[in-house]
Amino acid sequence: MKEELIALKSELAELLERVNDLVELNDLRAKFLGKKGKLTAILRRMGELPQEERPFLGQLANKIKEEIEFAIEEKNEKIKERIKKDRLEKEKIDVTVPTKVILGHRHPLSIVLNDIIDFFYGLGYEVVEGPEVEWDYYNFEALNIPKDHPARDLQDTFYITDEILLRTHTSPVQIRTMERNKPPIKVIVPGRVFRSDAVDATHSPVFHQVEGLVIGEDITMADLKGTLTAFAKAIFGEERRTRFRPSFFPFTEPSAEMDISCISCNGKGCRLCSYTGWIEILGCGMVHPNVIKNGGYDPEKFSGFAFGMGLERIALLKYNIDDMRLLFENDLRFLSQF
Ligand code: 2NM
Repeated sequence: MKEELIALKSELAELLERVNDLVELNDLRAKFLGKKGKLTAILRRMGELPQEERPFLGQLANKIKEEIEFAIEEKNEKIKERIKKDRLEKEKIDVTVPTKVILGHRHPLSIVLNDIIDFFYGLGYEVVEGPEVEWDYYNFEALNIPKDHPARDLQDTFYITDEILLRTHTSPVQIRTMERNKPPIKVIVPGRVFRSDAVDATHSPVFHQVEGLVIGEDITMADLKGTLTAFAKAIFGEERRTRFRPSFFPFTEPSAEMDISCISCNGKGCRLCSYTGWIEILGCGMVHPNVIKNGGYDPEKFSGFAFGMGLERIALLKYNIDDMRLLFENDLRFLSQF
């Protein structure tokens, strides 16, 4: 029996040499260690041995069993290691292989917005944003827009409830900024706004505004004019001339609109400028004392200016595009020109 046990070991060693995968190895394990395996068969015959030989052979059998288990386990690890290596080899990807890269590029609205933000960053403004769904209070009330003002007309505003609406301008963010900060304030507020308009070449129910607000001590109309004149030249070219015309907004007093000399005819008069030589680009004014008060400041101590423009309008003018819808259709034949 001793010889049989030792022979079992060398038999296994020989068979293990030829095993190539885990299925074969499992078969081999069963053949040696299983219930109907060779080792079990030998052990069953222990009872036939004389009493005095049993302890020695028992010990030997256990040792052989452990050695067989160890050899099989070792082979098991080896096979798994090889399978893993094969797989890594097979799934290798060469990330340096050259390929055709299609680069994206910016939307004209993003290009213009970045240009605008760059200009105001240069003057130390911060960019702030706020919610598109607003309280009636921030969108109208706090901005000195009374209940009977035409801008509140149901035709213009998307109301969600009596008190909640889609903001019609980004000005509510300026009020929120005033509430949360102390002067001096210099912010630029880009964002999506909503008005119940039919779609045509110059209107869309969803468009973008960029508004600005400056509040401090001794801020005057001269600051407004200097800032916005420099802005217009930075965006539309140093050669542009500018002018301010009196206007009206409930949230500013006095209020004005700024024109630039026509980019198409340089002021001589053409279809683009309706033969006036001028093109309107933004609205502006000195912040109304009521609005300063609603923002939480004393209008006797602080003053400020504000302005607002339609981003689409600026982009159409800057790139000489004649229909706003082109900005929203995402036709690559159009977009790839920028
Ligand atoms: C415009 C024109 C003039 C404006 C006013 C304010 C605020 F919140 F400070 F009162 N923000 N933006 C403003 C002023 C906007 O857009 C045509």
